[in-house]
Amino acid sequence: MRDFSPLHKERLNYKPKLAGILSKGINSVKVSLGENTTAVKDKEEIKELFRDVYGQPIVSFNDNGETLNQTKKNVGVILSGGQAPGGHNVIAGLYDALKQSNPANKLYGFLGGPSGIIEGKYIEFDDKYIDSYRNTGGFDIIGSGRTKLETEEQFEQTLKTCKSLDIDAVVIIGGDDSNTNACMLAQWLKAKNTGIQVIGCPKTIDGDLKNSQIEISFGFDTATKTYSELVGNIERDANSAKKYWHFIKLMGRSATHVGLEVALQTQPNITLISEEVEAKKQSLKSIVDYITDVVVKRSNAGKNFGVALIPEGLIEFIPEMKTMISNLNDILAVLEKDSAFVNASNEDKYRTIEQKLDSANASVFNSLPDLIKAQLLMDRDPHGNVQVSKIETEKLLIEMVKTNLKKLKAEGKYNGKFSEQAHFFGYEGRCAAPSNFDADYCYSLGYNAFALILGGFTGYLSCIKNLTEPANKWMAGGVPLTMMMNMEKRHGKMKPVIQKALVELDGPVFKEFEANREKWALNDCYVYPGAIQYFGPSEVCDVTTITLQLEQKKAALTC
Ligand code: FBP
Repeated sequence: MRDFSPLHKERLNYKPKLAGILSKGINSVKVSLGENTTAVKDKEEIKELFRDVYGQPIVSFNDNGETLNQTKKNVGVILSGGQAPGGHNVIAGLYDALKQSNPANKLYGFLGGPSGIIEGKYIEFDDKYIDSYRNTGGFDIIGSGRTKLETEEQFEQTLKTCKSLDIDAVVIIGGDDSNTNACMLAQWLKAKNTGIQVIGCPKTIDGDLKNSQIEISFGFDTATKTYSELVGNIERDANSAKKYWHFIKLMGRSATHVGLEVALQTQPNITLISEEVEAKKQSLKSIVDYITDVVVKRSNAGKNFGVALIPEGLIEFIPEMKTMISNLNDILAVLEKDSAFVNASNEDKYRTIEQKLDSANASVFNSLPDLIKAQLLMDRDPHGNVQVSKIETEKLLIEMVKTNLKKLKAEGKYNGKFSEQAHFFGYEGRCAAPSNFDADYCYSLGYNAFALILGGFTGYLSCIKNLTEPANKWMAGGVPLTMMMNMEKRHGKMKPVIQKALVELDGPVFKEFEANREKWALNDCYVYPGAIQYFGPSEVCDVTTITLQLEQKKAALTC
């Protein structure tokens, strides 16, 4: 018997709110189809690669249209990629819809991510098991993994597992890379006329799986609220002790949605936005000069303390670094197959790399401290991404700011004290107990995924919209996965992938930040959001991110 905290016990009893039409029960859901769709970019290549699932129409569920056929359906579910708060509720929503439709339906959970379906490792869910995970954080209900489903052999194994369990549909809960897997699997299964459907669910704390149809990925709400609580606490500590500069790296991979949301919630002195760095072609030196300038100005005002937020993926957006990393990725794609290189010492590896890099890139690589060089050489993840969570950009910036300050001191231009603390917030937020918003949204996403299965759809992403309204006004439906795809270079080759949504510099969220950052830099405008509230008035407990509110306000004005 597991031990549960008092909050955990209370959360198990929370009844998540279902989106509009879904709240009437799975038997009341009716379906209508919109226009056919095209890929967001590289249409011809995507059409060719996904011939059987390309261009399908957008699906809406409402109370008029065609009735869903309540046929018997067994389903398998996979949690894929990094953890995000609410994953357990997606499974609970899927399970409840499936059992309401027909108690004989079965839901299987594949263990440890996509490898679970390949290796046939699974559990069958029942009421007792599901009930002990409702509204809880984490992915421990079945575990997760980052295996990339892409080879013929993996697809054959997947089909074998599905056939052995009489599975009609697979639900993949994941981010952009995992839903790319979902689309590849949907295409393969359809081309083989297996009749097995694949539905994705938009997960990631990074917030970069969003587009004209998907308003937010689940987990972003809870994770950013958790980081905001922590950053607010640090701001209060900084403002109390008045002796430290805190450099806080925030998870979020390439995009700075997490950093921007946390900045709007907590109003720190400095927030770097990777997308702006790239657009303005800011060099590493100019970024360090900007930070140094704020440190000096604050020090001149008697404030030798402050808080700076650093996006996890910053290093990949600094133009000279980006060019160097792209060159490095191509070189590593070859070298990682060379056992002499793999077994060489770090010093020998750096020498080999420097010889192989173009000369400008070699000097950028050479200018980095060994710690960062070693972190840049670490294995890419199975999808070919640099593991930015392992690159200590916050420490790199601290060292470079210190060097600047030393120089300024020697020149008599700075007379302050700089004492630093480095932090990295990422894993602290990924498994937090889902906020009411994420608990409701995730439950709806899972429930809705089963409606898509009953509708006979495949190659779709479960979609719930209108999310700044109360849940009874949320709209349910599905978006074809091919609509979000384009071609990108991974492991040195062009591959189809779901396009990541980066921060839009002309969008309302960045504009709000831009209008305030100067004021926040020099004054102490810190906001302390405190812990996530699960019980109490709806305007405190159910409200979602500032990002989504600003985006929807802008969308409403544009309409
Ligand atoms: P997903 O894209 O799979 O949702 O993962 C997001 C993330 O949390 C990133 O923010 C972070 O860079 C990465 O996972 C860390 O990966 P790992 O869990 O393998 O350390």
